[in-house]
Amino acid sequence: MKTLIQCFVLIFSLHSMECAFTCDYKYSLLAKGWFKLNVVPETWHDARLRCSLQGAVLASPTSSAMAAEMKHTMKNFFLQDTEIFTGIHATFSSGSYYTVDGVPLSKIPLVWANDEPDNFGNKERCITFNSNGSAADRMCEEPRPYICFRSGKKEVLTNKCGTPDDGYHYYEKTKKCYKFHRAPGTFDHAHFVCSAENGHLAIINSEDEAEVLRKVFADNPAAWIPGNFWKDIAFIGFHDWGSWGDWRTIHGETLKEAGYDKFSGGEPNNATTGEHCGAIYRSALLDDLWCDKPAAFICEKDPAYPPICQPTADEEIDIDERFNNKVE
Ligand SMILES: *[C@@H]1O[C@H](CO)[C@@H](O)[C@H](O)[C@H]1NC(C)=O
Ligand SMILES: *[C@@H]1O[C@H](CO)[C@@H](O)[C@H](O)[C@H]1NC(C)=O
Ligand SMILES: [Ca+2]
Ligand SMILES: [Ca+2]
Ligand SMILES: [Ca+2]
Repeated sequence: MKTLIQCFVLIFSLHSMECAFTCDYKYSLLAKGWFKLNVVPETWHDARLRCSLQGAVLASPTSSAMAAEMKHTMKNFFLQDTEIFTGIHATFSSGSYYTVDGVPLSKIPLVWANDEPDNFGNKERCITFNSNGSAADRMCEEPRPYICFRSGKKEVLTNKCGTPDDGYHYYEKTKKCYKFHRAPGTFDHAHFVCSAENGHLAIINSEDEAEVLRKVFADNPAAWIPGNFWKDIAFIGFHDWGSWGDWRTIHGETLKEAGYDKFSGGEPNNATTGEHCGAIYRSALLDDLWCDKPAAFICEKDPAYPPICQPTADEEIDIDERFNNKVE
């Protein structure tokens, strides 16, 4: 079920407005889309992934409107002498630059900084952009801030889970949303993905929640999960900080404090090389698992986080229904 969340737009200028989608993104009429500056520097690959997991792309100055909005966004955050990553990259093959959504370099009106691009040391495969509007090629591995961009109208279809991502399903029993990720990842990767989706690795706080996770797991039979890995185990949000046996949720509580500490028979067993990360079997009973061995994982999301910017009453017909479903 989709609810149309309309925007409440305060037009002070082309650049300044408040709107829906999620409140951490700002709408630009000029560039016809949603912008979010990520100030914490990340590698190009992580930047691309984080934007993608939010239903956006790593922003590129593909038009004068995009370039203007990107410069404006940086200046708003006082990023004056910083180069941010764009979505323009040659990570598939050297020298073949495209945006993450396939626009070739030849169609992008870039202004290069002095002596750029130089593919220094034959190691530069990602394009940066500064608040002066100049571009340069840089190493993809060197972390930088970046902007995520979601193209489209001000009205964004979000589901009951407060996201356009239909992988999240709402469960009345816990008043939370869950997404089962079939593509396997290490514990680190799983934590990254859930966080980027504005959730967290699932934390079991009650028998009821264990029952919900059994259902979530049952909706993903092993036969439907592609790949050559163990399908009857999924990472959730607990670990021991590398000190075996002191199990804590990723939010710092002991399992008992969190409300559920039932390990499966014979677990935790610290198998072979040592197991420091948390998982569940299909039974929703707990297991300790190798952090670096890719497994499926389950994210949990509060339907009210991050907030959807609140439209005015006369602009929004379905808003009552939506807010009635929120967690107190
Ligand atoms: C931006 O332009 C100004 C003036 O031309 C220059 O002094 C400054 O170094 C430039 N900043 C960057 C990050 O290129
Ligand atoms: C867990 O396993 C690792 C690797 O075999 C071992 O070094 C460590 O001492 C074990 N810890 C405990 C508490 O059993
Ligand atoms: Ca360079
Ligand atoms: Ca929970
Ligand atoms: Ca184990």
